[in-house]
Amino acid sequence: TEATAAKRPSLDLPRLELGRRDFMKAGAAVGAMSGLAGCTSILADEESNDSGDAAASGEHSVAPGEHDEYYGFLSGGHTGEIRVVGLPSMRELMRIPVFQAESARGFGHDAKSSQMLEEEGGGYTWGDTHHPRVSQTDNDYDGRWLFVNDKANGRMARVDLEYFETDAITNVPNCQGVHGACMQLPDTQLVFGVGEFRVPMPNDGRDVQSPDEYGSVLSAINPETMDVEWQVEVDGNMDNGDGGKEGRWFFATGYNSEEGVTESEMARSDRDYVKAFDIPAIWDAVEAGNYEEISGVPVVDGTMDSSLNEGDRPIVRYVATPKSPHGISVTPDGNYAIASGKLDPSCTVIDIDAIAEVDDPQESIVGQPRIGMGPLHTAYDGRGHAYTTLFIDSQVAKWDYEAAVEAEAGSEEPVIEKHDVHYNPGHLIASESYTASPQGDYLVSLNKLSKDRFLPVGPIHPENDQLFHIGDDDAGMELIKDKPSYPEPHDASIVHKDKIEPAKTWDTDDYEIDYVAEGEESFERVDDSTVEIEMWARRNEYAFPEVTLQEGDEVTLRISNVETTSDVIHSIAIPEYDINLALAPQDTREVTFTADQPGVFWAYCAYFCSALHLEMRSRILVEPD
Ligand code: CUK
Ligand code: CUA
Repeated sequence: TEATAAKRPSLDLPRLELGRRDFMKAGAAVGAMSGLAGCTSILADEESNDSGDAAASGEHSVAPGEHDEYYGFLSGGHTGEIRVVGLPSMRELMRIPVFQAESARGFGHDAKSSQMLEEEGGGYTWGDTHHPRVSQTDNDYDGRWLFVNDKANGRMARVDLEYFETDAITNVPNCQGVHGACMQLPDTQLVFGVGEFRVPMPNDGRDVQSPDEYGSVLSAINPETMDVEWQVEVDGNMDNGDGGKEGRWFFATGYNSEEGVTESEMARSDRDYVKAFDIPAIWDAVEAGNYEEISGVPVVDGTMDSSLNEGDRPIVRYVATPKSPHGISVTPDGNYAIASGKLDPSCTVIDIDAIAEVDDPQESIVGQPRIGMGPLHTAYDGRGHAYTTLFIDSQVAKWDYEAAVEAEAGSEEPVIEKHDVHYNPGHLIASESYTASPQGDYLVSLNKLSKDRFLPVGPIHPENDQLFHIGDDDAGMELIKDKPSYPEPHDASIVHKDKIEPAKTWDTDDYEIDYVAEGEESFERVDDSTVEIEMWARRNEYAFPEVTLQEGDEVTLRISNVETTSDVIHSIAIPEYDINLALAPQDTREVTFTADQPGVFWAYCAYFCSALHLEMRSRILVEPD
């Protein structure tokens, strides 16, 4: 436990002083434009078949050559990737492979990324990304990292937002499926992976026929090292999660408190729980040695009957809600955690400060408005409004969460407006909704079905991500844009462009292997069957126009792109050996392969880089044994 104690971040718990956001930030500025929006939307209506919004309204469009105001980071679901779009244009800017090999980025082809996928990542060929969350400092985006879960194989990945590239994958033990992903705030002290499917721990063949012995864990991951610091076992399944703004509490929804193994068993009880994890109390338990080490990780018992949940500082408080709450998100002011009912038409508003004070966790529930059918996820505009997707009603509901605290449970009065979406939304996200000061101007509803909104493309349809302007409370929610989406984004984070600082070229100090400058190229036969090649690429040649190998040679190739000009990208594709290394300016990549196929293979550059791109090649001669 000494090691863990040393790693524990210092944490004092300041009372949050989060004032109401500055209205000038979005409200007033956008309000000034709303007259114009009103006119254009009337004109647009006559042309379009949609539901009376600013579909063609000029001020939310981004002209050719102009930049967007926001980055949107969307998960790619079972493509295993992250997509980057610009808002409000909704133009797709980049894809970031995370849990899958991808040849345009050379991901899974060079030594570092293939090791990450095959070793640290466990060797799976795909993943299921749901919840991309960008790191924060002082409850605001710091643009350093993006973390995303793998629901399929129980992993967490980190994307470096300087290079827009996945730089770490952790295969989380003792769980199948990391679903919710988010962090301890205000400063990203920990990243949390919310375990979903219940399995034996460790899942090594024991207890196969004893579902009572299966467990589900919350995993706390160190954002720097990506090591799992500890896990907490709980009763029932977990689902989504979010962190309080001041660092003490972490919340996870869950279903299957029945601990059943079939759908009917899981839906028997009419209530489930939001679990509130007391993070400092869990660290205390770990440091006191109150855990069982399973698969090399300290696992703390946070089940209801655990002795750690007795006394006046339980490590996990179980707040009962109507059955199967799904999304949970903390309000920007840090006052409430709001869980969406899914199978119940209500949202449950939990007073975060009250959790530490009440004897019965139920007393921390301070509001339970009726929002509509199938509430799944809730986002915020920073003006006291919550926006909740209604899966069954196929709507987004805008409501006032303080009014919900005032109102009787079950009241619909806090609901201000409902807007149809096309069709059936899962998540939604507002600009900077996960921070203490959302921008309050845009909202994207991630709709699972597009039905008749686009040209048909066969029996599998695209999904439909719909952009709304929400900056003018008098005008209400305005639908601006439909964007077809390749299956299937679950969640997103929207970050102002000023908070991300992408690199223009690689800084060679940031790369772990040595750069090969012009004049430093070398071909070395280390022994009978081992060859090391160091070479460079530039317009329109490689350091070696030809390379002669012997059949059976084990070849390590390191190659640098010596260009210093932004956006001059090369690659080296080696047919027959299944290799394609992408090389941004000043980047260096390495690959090892066995030259087991004799013949002539033209290595070539796959990125169109100049008029002589087709001539950029090297002849690989593999002489037969
Ligand atoms: S989610 Cu992962 S099942 Cu509502 Cu965040 Cu889509
Ligand atoms: Cu270098 Cu094409």
